[in-house]
Amino acid sequence: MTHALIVIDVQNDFCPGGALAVPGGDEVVAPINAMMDRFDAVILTQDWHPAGHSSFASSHEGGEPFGMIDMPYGPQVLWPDHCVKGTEGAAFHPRLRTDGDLIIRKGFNPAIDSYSAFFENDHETPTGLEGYLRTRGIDRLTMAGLATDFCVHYSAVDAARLGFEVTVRLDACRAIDLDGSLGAAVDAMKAAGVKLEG
Ligand code: VGL
Ligand code: ZN
Repeated sequence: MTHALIVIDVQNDFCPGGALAVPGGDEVVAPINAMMDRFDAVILTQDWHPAGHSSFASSHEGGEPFGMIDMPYGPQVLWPDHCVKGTEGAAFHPRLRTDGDLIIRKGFNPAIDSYSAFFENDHETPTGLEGYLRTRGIDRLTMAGLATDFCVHYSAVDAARLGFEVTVRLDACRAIDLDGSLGAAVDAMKAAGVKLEG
């Protein structure tokens, strides 16, 4: 089996002091750096939004951060402005090893959010990651990073549905935990056949 590590969104805006700080977000850096050498391939993802992105509360009249709206593709959480492409907030955490094989960016379409590293939130527009993995013969994935209940969760469930063997290293992930979203994410990952470790 060819086994890849997928490092999800370990960016300044998701770490303490960032625009959408995940509690303890920077604590994933050391364990992720330490595990990288054990994989056949290392892929890093970056949340990468244009200014004024439709997932930002500030883009909607009366929109409140962490509120919900209905988008043509379904319900969408409204977020504080974060990971605006090219900004320091969108950069990787300064201590994260970035000497992996591929960096894949997502969320650049102004009208659709993209939690998953595989599909945008319409669940049908691909990011291209599946083709990259398959053409490299990668069939097994381990995932770690931020946030457990959003981008890690959706990436892991999509990967399992696509037929990859998926493990999430919960000890190298941290959650936002909005209205029980962490518990729901754990249940959904288990139901999809994702192995949870740590
Ligand atoms: C994420 C919310 C908005 C994540 C990205 O990386 O989990 N969460 N954008
Ligand atoms: Zn985002």
